[in-house]
Amino acid sequence: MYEEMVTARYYEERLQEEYLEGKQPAFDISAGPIPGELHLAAGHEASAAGVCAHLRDDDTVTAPHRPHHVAIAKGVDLDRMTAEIFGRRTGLCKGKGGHMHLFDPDVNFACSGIIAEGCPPAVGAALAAKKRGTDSVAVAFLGEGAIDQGGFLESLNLAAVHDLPVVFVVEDNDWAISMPKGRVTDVESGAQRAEGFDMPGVRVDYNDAVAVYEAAADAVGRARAGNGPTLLEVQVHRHMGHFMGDAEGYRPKDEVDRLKRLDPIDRLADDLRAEGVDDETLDDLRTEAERRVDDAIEFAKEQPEPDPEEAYEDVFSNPPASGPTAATDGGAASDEPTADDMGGER
Ligand SMILES: Cc1ncc(C[n+]2csc(CCOP(=O)(O)OP(=O)(O)O)c2C)c(N)n1
Ligand SMILES: [Mg+2]
Repeated sequence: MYEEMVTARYYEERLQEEYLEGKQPAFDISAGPIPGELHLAAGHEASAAGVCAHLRDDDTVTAPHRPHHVAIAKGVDLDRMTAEIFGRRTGLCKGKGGHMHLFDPDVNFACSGIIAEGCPPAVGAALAAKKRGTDSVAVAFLGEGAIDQGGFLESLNLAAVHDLPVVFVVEDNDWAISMPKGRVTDVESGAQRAEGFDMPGVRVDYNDAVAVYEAAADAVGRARAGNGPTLLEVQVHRHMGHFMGDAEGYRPKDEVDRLKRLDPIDRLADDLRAEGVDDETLDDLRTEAERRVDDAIEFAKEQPEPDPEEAYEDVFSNPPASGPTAATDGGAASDEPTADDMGGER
């Protein structure tokens, strides 16, 4: 868990440097080696490491727009993930997804920039596991800003009524962009949402990786044993702005300094030292993590960009043909809407 957490932290420090290249002074969001938005998760690492420590490759994880720490903890290939973030052809989605739309079928990981979007697919994966008779589980990570979304609430209901092996993990950093939690919801903790669906709801306070690990052992174990879903809320801290370039005029100036004193990585290092792990071992883990990250960034920067002609490839699983009954890629006649039916829009 410590290794994953320091990997995620250093990974984002390096991304931050690369991201700013060429964007200043006017903050041109399309310039530089990483075009588009970038949401960093420094301060969130304990939640992903503590939960994913219980998962296997055949378990499914979905994450929201702030996904790197979750992807790393789930074991997503670091080289191909980085190439994706840099928009390169050898990236996980051939450079078309970017940092918010990473998809790795090898370890069943996906994320999306649409808030609460990961909940229904996680429920679907859990339903598939149940129907196939496997003991795979699914975990949907989301922010506390998503706990009033229909997609989340409907997913809780479906998971509960079908007793599905799914765990919902709410990362509560108290902010949804510039909106503090207390102004948009009346519940103290997102875990209280579980009561309305008759499933266990648990909150882990203190941004503590070991506490998350223990709570997740129960939740994942319950799902794997066929005993249904759990809603887990984890307190995390957002050390950064909502996205890179956020001036953060809305948050108290001293908040980040206060939160950094509660850093989950420092806390876990202290726990490990208390268990007898020496500083040299921790330093070695950190050095190895930094080497992996530096290699992945080096790899990504050397990769080719996609050709513009590839823009429409892999967009539809069954690309619209020229007539209503024309043969498609699959060779079968199709009644699917064509480009003409859709007003020529693709
Ligand atoms: C359905 C939907 N509505 C609005 C947005 C715009 N949006 C992007 S991030 C965000 C706030 C997310 O806050 P939270 O879920 O707490 O996650 P955090 O950024 O704090 O990790 C919003 C409203 C969106 N992406 N999708
Ligand atoms: Mg939030």
